[in-house]
Amino acid sequence: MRVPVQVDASPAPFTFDPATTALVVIDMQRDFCEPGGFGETLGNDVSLLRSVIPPLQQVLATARELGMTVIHTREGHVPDLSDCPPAKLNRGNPSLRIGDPGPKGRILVRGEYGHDIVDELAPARGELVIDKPGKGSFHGTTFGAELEARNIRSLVVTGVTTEVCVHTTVREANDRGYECLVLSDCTGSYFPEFHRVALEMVAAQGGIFGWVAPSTALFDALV
Ligand code: C5J
Repeated sequence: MRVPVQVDASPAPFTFDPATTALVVIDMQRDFCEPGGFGETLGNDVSLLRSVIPPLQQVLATARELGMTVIHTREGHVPDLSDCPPAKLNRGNPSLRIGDPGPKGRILVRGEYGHDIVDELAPARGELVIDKPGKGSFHGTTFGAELEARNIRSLVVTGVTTEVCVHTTVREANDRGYECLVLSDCTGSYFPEFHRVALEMVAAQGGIFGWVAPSTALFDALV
């Protein structure tokens, strides 16, 4: 592997040093990816997110082999919901609201089975897990401080959903000066059209929010 690594990406090659790059795995939780969780209460077909898991498993394995920083995030709230603004709690007409008991525990509440990461992508010992109350990874968390403490400059961003928590995190990171590569097949949405357009939005206008590439381009760059 030659450093810096150069990935064939859109709109231009993405160059990074694994020593100063974090793999960020956003919200690959049962609450979003499996039946009986938050995603399903909102009327979504959660099976649409399953295709993200196999390529993301490969990317995780590669990042671990390279000794890269790996950070997982989980969206959710403390049990008394004091960190859940009424605007989020009361919005829409879900079949179950945040905090209600569901088949996988209380919906989107920390410590519940449904809130945790799917077995296939379980964090390894020593990997950071950031619990966040919002869609972005910086708001109300230590994510920014953890990146700074590790001298991270670039992020390889994966997870769900592309147009919500992935996009919000990439926008927040871009404003803070991080260079973000979004892996197209390692992100997913309940709305395939939103996924496609969200990725286009990242790379448009010369990469206004960052870069986009499939995981195969990352693997090709690492040989
Ligand atoms: C959503 C997320 N979609 N993790 N959360 O509400 O994208």
